[in-house]
Amino acid sequence: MSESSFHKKGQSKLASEAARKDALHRIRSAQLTRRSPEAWAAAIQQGDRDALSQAITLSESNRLEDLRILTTIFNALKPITTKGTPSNRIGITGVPGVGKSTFIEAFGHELLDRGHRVAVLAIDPSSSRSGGSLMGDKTRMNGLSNEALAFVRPSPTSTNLGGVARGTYEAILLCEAAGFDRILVETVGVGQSETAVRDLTDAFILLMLPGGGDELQGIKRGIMEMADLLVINKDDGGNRPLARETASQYEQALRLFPPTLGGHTVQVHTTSALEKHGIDAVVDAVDGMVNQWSENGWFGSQRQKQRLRQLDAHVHALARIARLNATTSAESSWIHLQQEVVDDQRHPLEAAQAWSKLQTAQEP
Ligand SMILES: Nc1nc2c(ncn2[C@@H]2O[C@H](COP(=O)(O)OP(=O)(O)OP(=O)(O)O)[C@@H](O)[C@H]2O)c(=O)[nH]1
Ligand SMILES: [Mg+2]
Repeated sequence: MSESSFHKKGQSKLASEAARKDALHRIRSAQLTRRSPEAWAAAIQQGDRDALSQAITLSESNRLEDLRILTTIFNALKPITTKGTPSNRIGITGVPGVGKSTFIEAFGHELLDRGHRVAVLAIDPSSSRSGGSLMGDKTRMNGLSNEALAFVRPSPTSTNLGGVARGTYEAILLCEAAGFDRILVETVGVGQSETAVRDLTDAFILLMLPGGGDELQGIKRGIMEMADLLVINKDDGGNRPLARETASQYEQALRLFPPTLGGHTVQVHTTSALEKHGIDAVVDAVDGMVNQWSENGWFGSQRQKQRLRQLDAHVHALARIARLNATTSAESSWIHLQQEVVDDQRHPLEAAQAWSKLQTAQEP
């Protein structure tokens, strides 16, 4: 990378961070002067996209006060959302360039054609490094973002912890409250982000390229084991025979996998996201799995487990935020504790206990 392009990318990242802070500032002042959390919640439920976007921005904030406002909004939303139609949350992963965004564009349109309302949350650590996440994904989902019954939201990856935006779970709930009943979450399948997205979604789709073993595609066996459905994308042009061959190889490989927790068979499909074929069969397959899970109880029990994991994740995230907001003396205690752990002077558990004791002592 040339020095000037490196500089430019760094600048655009700074600019997007500044824009995010600016948005948060505007949201806060709007909240103070205009909207009560109840009015905010009502606006979300009436389909006000600005209200929805602003609430999602709150969920990504590192300020405890913002998160408190968000909780009040959730409480105001609750009575209506519990009556709402059940949603499906669908995670889509795969190596960079496999066609996730193009697939979501086609898949999302198919869902719209079937009468659904579609929200897309794109978590994209690879593009974020180049600062191009917003542009790249917006362009490839142009059609969807212009649809009245769709909502596309790329995540501000600069706030990501471990590649996944904190607040994505809340973003899903907010989209559902706004009446979106199909939530698609895009994540790059190369790091730990797909595990986190697996924990946020009901069904998890792994996109693969025709040809090449999974080692070649950089897909770890663990990620394949998490998938509810495999899709060999780019089944078009000269690639078609190879796509079919790859699909049957994966079908064979899957026979050696342990049975799924949901009791379903992991199907292998081939699609061309570009030419939009095979997409309807994937929608049918997801619907079929969801029906099966609703009947056998897995749908509800998986969501229960996910809520518990969110509790855990939030405990960690809030502890992290507390450190970010720590006073100078707390900050130096934290650095001191870290040093003791590094030097093996203190057990990590003991250090964590000492830290949480310090925090409790500081609470008003
Ligand atoms: N031939 C063919 N090309 C495709 C297909 N789907 C996507 N592409 C192309 O593959 C390239 C990457 O597509 P994206 O949809 O951006 O892939 P992605 O997985 O979202 O990529 P990242 O967000 O960077 O991880 C683009 O040039 C697409 O036009 C397909 O079904 N067939
Ligand atoms: Mg993409």
